[in-house]
Amino acid sequence: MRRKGVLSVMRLRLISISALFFFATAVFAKDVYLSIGGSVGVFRADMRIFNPSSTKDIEVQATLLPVGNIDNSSRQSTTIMVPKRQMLDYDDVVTSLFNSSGLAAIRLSSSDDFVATERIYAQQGATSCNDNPGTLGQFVPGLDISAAKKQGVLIQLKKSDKYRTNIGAVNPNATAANVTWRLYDKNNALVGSVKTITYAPFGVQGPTSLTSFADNVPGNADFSDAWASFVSDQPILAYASVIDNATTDPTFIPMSEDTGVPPTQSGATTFNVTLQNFSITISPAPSTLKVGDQVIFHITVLESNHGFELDGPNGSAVIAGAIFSPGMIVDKTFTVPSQGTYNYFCTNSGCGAHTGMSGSFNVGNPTYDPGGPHY
Ligand SMILES: [Cu+2]
Repeated sequence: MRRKGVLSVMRLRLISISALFFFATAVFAKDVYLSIGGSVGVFRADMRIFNPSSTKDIEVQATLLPVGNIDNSSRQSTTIMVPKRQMLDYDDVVTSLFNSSGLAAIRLSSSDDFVATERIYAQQGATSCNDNPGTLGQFVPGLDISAAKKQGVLIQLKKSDKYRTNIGAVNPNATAANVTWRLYDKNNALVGSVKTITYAPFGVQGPTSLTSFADNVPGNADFSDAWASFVSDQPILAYASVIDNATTDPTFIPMSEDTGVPPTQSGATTFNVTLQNFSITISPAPSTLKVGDQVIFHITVLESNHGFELDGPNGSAVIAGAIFSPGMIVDKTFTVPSQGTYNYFCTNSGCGAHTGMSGSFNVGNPTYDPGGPHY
């Protein structure tokens, strides 16, 4: 009994010691992202990095992640040594630290604690009377990977004759992230069709116009006040940049977590669409659809790289053609625009396994009353 007790105490001590060690590394391990920066034209980014330790110089691995939503998994990192209680200055960081150019996010990781921030700005044009006319820019926070979210919202967005808004995102994962964006107008109404963007591993989407985050956006949509939300299968980082067209004054808007239920479309009907070799099946059959119905095509891709496009009666795409890889699940939303015959087909080459991957359905007898409830 007594021996057993001593052993248990020893075992407990061992566990405590390893737990302490685990926490010591886990608490201070940091993986920080600066979502956008660059060195192109008049655009620059200055980075600062601070080591809070009073006893230890630290090493930080810095990796440049170029925009373009490309797979950045195999980028080489550069090691920065940050002395204790010092802030290192990297003006024009993309050039001074990475000897590079273009737009990019920056990943910083260390087994120790550190703080990193960035200021991005446009250099104002120098003239013969003024060779130091200054800069106009915004602050970019260094966000730890723990700040990445599967549901996020960007508010206080504006796009009109007075303002424009760009949205950007970073996938801080070694796997692809499938992100479904929803865009809302001044009346808090969902605009156009929900859009799913697949972000490559460590892929970075540079600043992209607000209206690119939905499909089928009507030209008269009112974004003088707007917001956007996303739901993702992997935690991501996103931000918006709102620019005053008259003065070019920019405002950086970090994302907030969206703790609500992902917006569902009241009355939307979901159809399971399966793309597999030699066939496309839609279940249940979309034979009862009416003009004005809201529809979600829940697309599952099997066996091969298959594409999908749905064309309306006038021949224009209701779901734009795109090619997906096996295992992908993508939701495409649309509002049935008119009566007539809808054609769907695989957009990959029409031979081999893609033979026979097409079909059609009819929409007739509309019950949609334009004076009735708004969809
Ligand atoms: Cu196919």
